[in-house]
Amino acid sequence: MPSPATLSASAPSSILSLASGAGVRWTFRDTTARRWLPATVPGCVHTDLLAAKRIPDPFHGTNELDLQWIEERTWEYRATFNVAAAFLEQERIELCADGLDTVALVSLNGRRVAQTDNMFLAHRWDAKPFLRRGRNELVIRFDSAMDYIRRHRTDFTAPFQNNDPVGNHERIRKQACQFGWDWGPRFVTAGIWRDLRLEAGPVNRLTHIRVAQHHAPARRRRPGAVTLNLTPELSAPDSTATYWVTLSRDGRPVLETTGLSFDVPDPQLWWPAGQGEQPLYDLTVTARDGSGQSLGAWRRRIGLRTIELDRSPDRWGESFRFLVNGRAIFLKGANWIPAHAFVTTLDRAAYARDLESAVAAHMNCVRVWGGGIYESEDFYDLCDELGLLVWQDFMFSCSLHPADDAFIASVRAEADQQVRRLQHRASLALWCGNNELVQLNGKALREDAAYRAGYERLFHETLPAAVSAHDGITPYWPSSQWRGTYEGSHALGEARGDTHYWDVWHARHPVKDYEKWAFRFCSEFGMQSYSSPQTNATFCPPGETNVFGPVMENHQKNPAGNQIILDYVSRRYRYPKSQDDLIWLSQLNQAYCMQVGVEHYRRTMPRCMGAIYWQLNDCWPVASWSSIEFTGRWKALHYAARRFNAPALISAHVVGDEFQRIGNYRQSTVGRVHLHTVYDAPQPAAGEVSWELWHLDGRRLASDRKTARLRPQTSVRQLSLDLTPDLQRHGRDHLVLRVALAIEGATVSEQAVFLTPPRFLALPPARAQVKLSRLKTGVFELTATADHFLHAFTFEFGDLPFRADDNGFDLFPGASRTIRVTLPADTALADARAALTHRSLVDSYVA
Ligand code: BMA
Repeated sequence: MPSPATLSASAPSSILSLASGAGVRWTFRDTTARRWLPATVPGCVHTDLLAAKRIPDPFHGTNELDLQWIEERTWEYRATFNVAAAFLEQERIELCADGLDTVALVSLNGRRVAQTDNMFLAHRWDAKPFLRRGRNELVIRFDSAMDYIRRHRTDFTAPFQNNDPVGNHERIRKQACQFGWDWGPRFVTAGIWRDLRLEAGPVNRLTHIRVAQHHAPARRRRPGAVTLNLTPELSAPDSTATYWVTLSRDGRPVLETTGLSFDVPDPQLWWPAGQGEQPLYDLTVTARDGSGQSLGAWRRRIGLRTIELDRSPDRWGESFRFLVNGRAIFLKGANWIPAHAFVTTLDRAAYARDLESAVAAHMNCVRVWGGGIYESEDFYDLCDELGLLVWQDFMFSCSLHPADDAFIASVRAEADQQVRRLQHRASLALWCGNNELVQLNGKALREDAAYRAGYERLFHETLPAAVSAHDGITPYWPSSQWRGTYEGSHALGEARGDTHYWDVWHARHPVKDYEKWAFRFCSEFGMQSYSSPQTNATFCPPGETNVFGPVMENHQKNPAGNQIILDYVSRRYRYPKSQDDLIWLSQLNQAYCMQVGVEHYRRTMPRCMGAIYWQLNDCWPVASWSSIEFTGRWKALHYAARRFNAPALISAHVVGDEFQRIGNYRQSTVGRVHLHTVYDAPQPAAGEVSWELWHLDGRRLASDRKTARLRPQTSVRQLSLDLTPDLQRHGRDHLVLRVALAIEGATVSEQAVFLTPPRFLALPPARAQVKLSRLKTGVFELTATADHFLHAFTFEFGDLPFRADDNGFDLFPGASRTIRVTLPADTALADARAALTHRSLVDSYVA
């Protein structure tokens, strides 16, 4: 069950939950049917139909295609509940709905309370006139969103429509990707998707507190004074109201006061992951009126930090960098999409699985993409706790939207609520107007005054006004990508703003084209791969697993997706001996592509100050750009991200273009490799850079090392190697370069560098020696040793889910790697050994 969206601020005298979890019995039906079926609130019609066994598993096979009738029906939800006389006696009784999806008519005891048409709004209606003592009946009717779209704003048609096969979803305020996306199924849901309750209390109540922090400059590395300024709001202003404020940390009181502006004693600053700790303070404000009657309390968790988006003129144009507590921080992260096609099923554990994985891959940021939802409190709680900065899009994606008065009023209410809900969050780094509206509609915005006026009304007026009225601290950015103009050339992104770079993948450019552009901030770039056979088995019947067959292709939503995967795989690897190997190669390719991109962006720091790849997670099992599969399995990319996002990184830049054909690479004699260190840990360190040139026959041909001073937030070219003579002597196909960075004798970053596509490498058909031992319950240690070079050594445990410190890494002759592996707690060593398999690149084509 999702946590209540807690859009209500005060704790009123009494709450009567109307959720199923509180024992309220809900039923639902399609209005053309007579029979009422059991329902769960919060929930949605698809999950209710599934639970009632009226539909098969929507993710299985091609079931999605047979379930499209659901979006055309009208659905009714009904519950009866008892209201006690004492409850009815209270001055104020409100029906609070934190989220209705979407075109809802709400009736209490046969009388209409309200009508809604915005999924992202929370509602609070006066219920007193409708309620009676004893038994009451609540009915919420959901009209078809498709019917709404056909009847409303028919004069508005977006010039460009993305992904939605039917079209016009931008006419309604509803989660865009439900209508189908290039990684998501089309399930246009309906239902009571967030908490529902009656709240009763005195007429006046504490509705909100705006929290502002003032940080005095730090002195001698100690934080300066931090002053909190609280601005309370009551539903009816009351000059006699008094407040009682308490601040505590980890359950220990820090301060109690009646003042609304005060200094925090011994302030502990909150930092993004990798930069410091994430201390959080519990802030409680209780309000009373002049006669001492409670007006409710407001409780939130805050972190003490400043956040700025620094856009200052510099030698490249204008910076685009986030400063936290004054420190410029390179944002390392991934884009977040709704973590389930039925978002109402998501709980804290579901969010924790993927957000903890993000931090484990040394990320410090997630971008909540604008085609999904404003996430639940659980999501932002975890981001606060884990140190993940949140780039928060407003929910607008890809196509232009209407901007009539009613639409604007609805968006304004939505933005006011969401900004008030999240403004105190330590993790909140940016409010962004939309996803790619400028990028995909540049021509319409340049040439059509009506489209432009509507666009600017939404993103240059309505949304920034909400941010400055209710936040005033967190920066606002109109679109992602945006460079201050409706023009869209890459050159602009080298000077200012943020960039979505899709030449690699959508336009099929060479992977090394990432290195051609020096963007200021890259907020999207990506490469697809297939999910593992284990994840595919969750939806695909055994005889149907061919990736070009109908079942698998229904779980590949990018029309050109299969062709593009094969194209890039064929540029890099040999023709695989099995489909399982193809799937694995698609993941290795994806990992390689993101490594080239992210390392380039990190190397170009401080010109570039952020690399947020597309995408972290999936909303169902599918071929996609994600690094974590729907089942939680890490793809090769997620392990690679743990390496390429490491705070101390050794990065090799192989000069020149990609070698695509045997002819042009054989003619080339260039063998220049630059070795960089990229360092973004907060304390300086003494490092040692080393390299070794290996012949694939097992000989070490040359090596060298040098000390490297690692200063925070720096990228330094440490060495430039010219391997041309070695290339001429041994040939590109026989060489591999090992580069490493050590701190205090321990290797912290390492990689193998090729001077040829791996498909040309003369890899000996060798295998690793692997040992597995058990350290404690569920925790194992795997040691792998090779006498020949092995590329992308990868292990797995059949169907057993596992998490490892590393996987898909390179093994050099004689060197062994020891990896910690976590398996389900009841796994016996013998069973783990029996399930263990491993392979390296050569095994993908040699039987
Ligand atoms: C982007 C996103 C999504 C899309 C992805 C992959 O630009 O914003 O709309 O899913 O690319 O095509």
